[in-house]
Amino acid sequence: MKLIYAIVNRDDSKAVLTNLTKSGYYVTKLATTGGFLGSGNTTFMICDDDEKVDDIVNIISKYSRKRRQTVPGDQTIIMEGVTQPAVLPIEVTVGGATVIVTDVAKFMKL
Ligand code: 2BA
Repeated sequence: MKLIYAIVNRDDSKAVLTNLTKSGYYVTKLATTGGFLGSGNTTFMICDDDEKVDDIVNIISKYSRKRRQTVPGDQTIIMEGVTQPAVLPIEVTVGGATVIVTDVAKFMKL
């Protein structure tokens, strides 16, 4: 049995969730925040049999898009011979999805 964590963009979370549940998977949705951008994303927890992992990952991948996002970046510049910090925007690619698969020692519903 495996536990899958999937971190997806908040804008894709509805499509990912709808299609996982439509395919019969049990899902827990967590409201999370990316440490780098400090903006909201969504983390799904899905616990299921080993042989289901590929299907689950395919569904997540199908409904998670890659995005370019501009964020402020700290950069040092030299103006008139003086070194000083300046904030210049940088672009990063976010997603489609960050997926972590772990082994589960025990799964219980009490
Ligand atoms: P954030 O931490 O907000 O990161 C958003 C995007 O910023 C990342 O996209 C990546 O392109 C860039 N980025 C993140 N940390 C960086 C760094 N130290 N230096 C330069 N660029 C950096 P993704 O890689 O697609 O990640 C999307 C979200 O997935 C992340 O949001 C974070 O919430 C999660 N994540 C990604 N990798 C992770 C990891 N190894 N462990 C835990 N969470 C992770």
